[in-house]
Amino acid sequence: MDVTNIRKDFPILDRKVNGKPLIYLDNAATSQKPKAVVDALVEYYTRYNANVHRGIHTLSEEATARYEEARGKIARFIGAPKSTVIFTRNATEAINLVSHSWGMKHVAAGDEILLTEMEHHSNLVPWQLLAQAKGCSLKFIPVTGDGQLAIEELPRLLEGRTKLVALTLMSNVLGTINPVKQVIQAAHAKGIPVLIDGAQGVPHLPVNALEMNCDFLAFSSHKMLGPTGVGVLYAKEAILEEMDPFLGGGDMIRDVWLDHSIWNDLPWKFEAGTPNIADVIGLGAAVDYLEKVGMPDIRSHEEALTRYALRRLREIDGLVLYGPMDPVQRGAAISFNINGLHPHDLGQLLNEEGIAIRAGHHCCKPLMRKLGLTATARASFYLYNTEAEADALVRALSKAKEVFSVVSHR
Ligand code: 7TS
Repeated sequence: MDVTNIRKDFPILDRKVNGKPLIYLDNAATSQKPKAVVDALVEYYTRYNANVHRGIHTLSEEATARYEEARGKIARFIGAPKSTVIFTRNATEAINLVSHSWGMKHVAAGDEILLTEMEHHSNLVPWQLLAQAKGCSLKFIPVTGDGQLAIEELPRLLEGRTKLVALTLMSNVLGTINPVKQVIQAAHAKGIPVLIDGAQGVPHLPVNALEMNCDFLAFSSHKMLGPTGVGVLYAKEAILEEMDPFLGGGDMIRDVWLDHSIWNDLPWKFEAGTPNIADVIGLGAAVDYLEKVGMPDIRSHEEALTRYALRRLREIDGLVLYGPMDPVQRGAAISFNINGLHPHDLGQLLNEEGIAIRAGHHCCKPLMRKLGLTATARASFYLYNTEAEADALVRALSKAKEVFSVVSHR
């Protein structure tokens, strides 16, 4: 993988922040976009902007063809049939679609939904809403001290009235890659469907939904080089067929009377109203880009970079790392704290050096409580990041430590 050339495709990486070259290490929040994605958006708005699925004029036909072509690209990217790829606003909406359309139909009072303690709020709060509406309860696979799932608890947790298992493929805080295939096999042995939150996994790992055999898979365009405003829900066709629509309106119907309607075919049954045409086409361009570089190569690059960054970060006295220490078991989102320093202060000092990281609870408040923390600093890497940038991070952290020890001694 030629990172020097890859970097040339991302115009934003040329900019300076506070007079220093930008070092963007906030990829778990959102990734940067290659020129090809921006060009796809400009081309849509300047060449063939029109609504889809309705006009008979040339522009509308072109827009429809490109929108549906993008669906095909995304379906191929995750190894799924085209009819099972539904566009939403983001991963959050994709999970809410399932908790609403599937959950309201299949979950009853006294049933249980099995989650994990490391879920992002997006894969927790929708289930809390379902629990309130239906009187079901939530249970959780615990997280161990080294940031892994306590998988030995799974057989016990799958007992009882478990109706669904929902878990993240990769933790946005700990970086942990969860053994989802093992979870899916164990759940399926009991006839329980599994939802995978792929918001962090799909951008960084080769993922094949059919091979993984998950029942639902949710992810977001903006974390995988695509535009904001688009999410994807994949689900098995038979499950989607018997689910009711999430939102009602144009495009999701085949026929409408005053008192009832007949739903459209898949996947349009779940896409009410004018979709986010430009950004879906942009996501198609992002997937082209990821495939051109190659997901296995992206994973190898990030694994090597994680190994290097973890080793360098460990050299800093007083720096505490969270999550698995073996890069094979984790992705490139690295959470840490420096004893005596607030992560927000760290984030600000790093920003002065042109380095963008995130500090906070990362929308995982229950996990923070479990770890006995209120916040962490998090550096998250992607295909365009380099060992030199990890070195710059380590230098800036050492400098931040000095600045603060000077301040605290005054
Ligand atoms: N699931 C996981 C595991 C995530 O990391 C995120 C976003 C989401 C779901 C929600 O994605 P959205 O596109 O619907 O918002 N995670 C982060 C983060 O770690 N920092 O900012 C957003």
